[in-house]
Amino acid sequence: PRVPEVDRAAAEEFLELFHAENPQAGPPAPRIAAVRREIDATGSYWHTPEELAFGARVAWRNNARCIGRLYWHSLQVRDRRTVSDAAGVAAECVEHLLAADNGGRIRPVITVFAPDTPYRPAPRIWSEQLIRYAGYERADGTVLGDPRNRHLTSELVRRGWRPPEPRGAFDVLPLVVETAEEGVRMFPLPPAAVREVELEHPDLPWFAHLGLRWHALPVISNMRLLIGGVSYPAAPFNGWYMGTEIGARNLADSDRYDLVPTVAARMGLDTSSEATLWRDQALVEINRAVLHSFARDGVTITDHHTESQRFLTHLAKEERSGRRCPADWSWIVPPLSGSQTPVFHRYYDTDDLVPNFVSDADAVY
Ligand code: HEM
Ligand code: NRG
Repeated sequence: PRVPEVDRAAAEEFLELFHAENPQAGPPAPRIAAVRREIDATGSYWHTPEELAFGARVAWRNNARCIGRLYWHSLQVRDRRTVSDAAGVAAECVEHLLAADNGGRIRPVITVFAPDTPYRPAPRIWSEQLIRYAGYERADGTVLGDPRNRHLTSELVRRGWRPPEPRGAFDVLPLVVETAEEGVRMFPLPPAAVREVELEHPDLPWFAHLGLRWHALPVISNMRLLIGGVSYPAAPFNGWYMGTEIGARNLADSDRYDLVPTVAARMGLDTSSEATLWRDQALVEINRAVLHSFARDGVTITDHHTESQRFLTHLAKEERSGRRCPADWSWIVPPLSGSQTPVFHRYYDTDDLVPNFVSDADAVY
């Protein structure tokens, strides 16, 4: 499908914002006039490197679902807009993983690939994150690995991906890149670019024998970065994990790794009645194991109490800067001990601001 022309009002609004927050760039009028002419001629326009970096940082600042926004200004922006072939995108994603990993002292990084333009659609990364674990559906409907990725996994197997032998619960899927010229291509990630943390518990020795692990970097790769009317569908970004994402959701949800009943049984908890709160007890221990194991390996991670406090610090700073800070309560409140964190006990602005990251799956047309 043909990509539409850039929305001029969106472009102007962004350039006004850029010049207002970056006074050293001078008045906006000359730049707005130049961008108008560029859109007249080409249907789109090319952000300056400074506009791109600012736009990516503000997209993070504006994302109402993210609790980690205190450090929005420190986002490292890798400008790779001239990369649009599949192998080039895959190679730069590997470089992204290495730059972000930084020996375990994780840095927030975004890599921006070629934008959609009226004469050329952008490359697309199929995988929802650069690092995802395969989910192999068995004949009886149960899944080995991460059930969230079972459709992607079966589609990749259909397209010729060969899973490792024997198959495991934590097999890293290849990176999938689609371009108009080349179609869909798969690229295995080099193991050296995929740091993982083996999980153990600080005082339950048997926990290590469950053979659990998780990857250090959450790199969302299927959200569209919108800046000033320009759309960047391939712009993978990462910060570091909040422990509950892994311990209270990925490993615990009944439609993910579903480990709560297993851990409760190994703990010897009374599971004969919900009222013993065995689920809650087991969930806490899984989360302690995650935080303990990342810390043991020197891999950056945050707990939900610390991060909730930081988020309120961020809100106060934004307020002092005279800016709105939209937040979505249902995403900000952690999925463990919500009421023990300060973010639970208040309301938030809910306006949609741009620049932002949007998910095509969430888009309402
Ligand atoms: C969502 C934490 C950095 C953009 C989230 C969520 C958490 C989180 C806990 C909710 C995820 C969920 O419930 O599945 C953090 C922490 C960071 C960080 C601790 C550490 C620096 C970043 C960065 C960006 C970003 C660098 C972009 C540049 C987003 C977006 C979402 C999100 C767009 C919503 C994802 C969606 O709609 O599925 N973040 N984040 N975050 N974060 Fe952050
Ligand atoms: N819950 C997802 C990751 C979502 C984004 N979380 C971050 N983002 N921390 C999961 O894989 O568990 N980030 O950019 O740091």
